[in-house]
Amino acid sequence: MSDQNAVQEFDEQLGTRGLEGLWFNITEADIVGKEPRTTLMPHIWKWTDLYQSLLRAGDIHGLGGQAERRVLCLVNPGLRDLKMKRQRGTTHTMQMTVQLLKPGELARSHRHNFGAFRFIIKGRGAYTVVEGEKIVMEEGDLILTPPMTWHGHGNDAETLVWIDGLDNILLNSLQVISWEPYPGDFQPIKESFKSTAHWAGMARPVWEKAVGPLAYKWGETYQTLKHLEASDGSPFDGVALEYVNPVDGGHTFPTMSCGIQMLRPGEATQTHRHNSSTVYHAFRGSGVTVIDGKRYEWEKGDCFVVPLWSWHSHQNRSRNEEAILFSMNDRPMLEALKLYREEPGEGA
Ligand code: 1HN
Repeated sequence: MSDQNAVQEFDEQLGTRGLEGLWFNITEADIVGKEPRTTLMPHIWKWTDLYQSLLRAGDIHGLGGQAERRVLCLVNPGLRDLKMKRQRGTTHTMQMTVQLLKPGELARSHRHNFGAFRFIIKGRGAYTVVEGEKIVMEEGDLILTPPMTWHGHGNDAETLVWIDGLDNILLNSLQVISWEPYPGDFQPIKESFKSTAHWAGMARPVWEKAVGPLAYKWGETYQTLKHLEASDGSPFDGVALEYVNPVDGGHTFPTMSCGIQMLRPGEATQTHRHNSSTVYHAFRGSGVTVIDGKRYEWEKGDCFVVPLWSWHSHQNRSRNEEAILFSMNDRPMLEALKLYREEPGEGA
């Protein structure tokens, strides 16, 4: 028997014993390298495609018992070929989706151990019910559904479109994900429900263990951005804010964070990279984000993903109008594990 055959026979035997050899150079064996490796790809989803597809879904798919939600998942092209739908996230940890709710519709209640948020991008007058509290949804608002809180959505006004963000892809890969329907379809709104203002803002009642919803109203967010307009801002992100969780002063969620940033007219940021990934939504204005040397031009409504460890910088293309990007990232998860890393680019 030649050596080659002996090696092959040995490998097969190891396989039957649930073993595999590691006597090669481990980098050649495609296990590790000096730099982080990712299968994620940069990608942009254009608003016209998103909106047209959502309207079509609205024509074709009703709610009322037929569908849990009318949601389109933004699937990263680098994850598209994964076998299970629950792995095909926008990144390997997070899912961004767009959701449409028509007047008169109810999206039934459920709860899960993954965290979720809604960022309202079009329309007004719908509401979400979290733990019996009715939270009004208006453009630019960010509403958090903390893990294990019951939530359903209702609409008695205009067709509404919002963005959902979830850390379900991470919880799935940790194999701890759980989900359950509300017994009885739609959780009733409490008779004593509090005004949306109760759940917004930093000053909180000391006698409440606040694990209900959290709402960040657009008016306040925008006012803070404008207040900081003349400041230096971040060299990499312009006037960038994180939505701080007022309950503990920490990140928006333990695993993921939401941000809003203003690129002032003509502003161009410096290049950097980090091992967290970010999914953006262009809320106002237009610009270009350069990711690993390739230009991604965005306009209002577009969504795009910057994969971990890719060099990136942003630019507002307008000389007179501000551009505003909403985003989600998985930096809190990496920080919690003491794995977060970032590097400035050349010249930064
Ligand atoms: C979900 O529960 C909602 O509650 C939206 O509106 C999007 C995407 C994946 C898994 C669960 C919602 C979701 C989701």
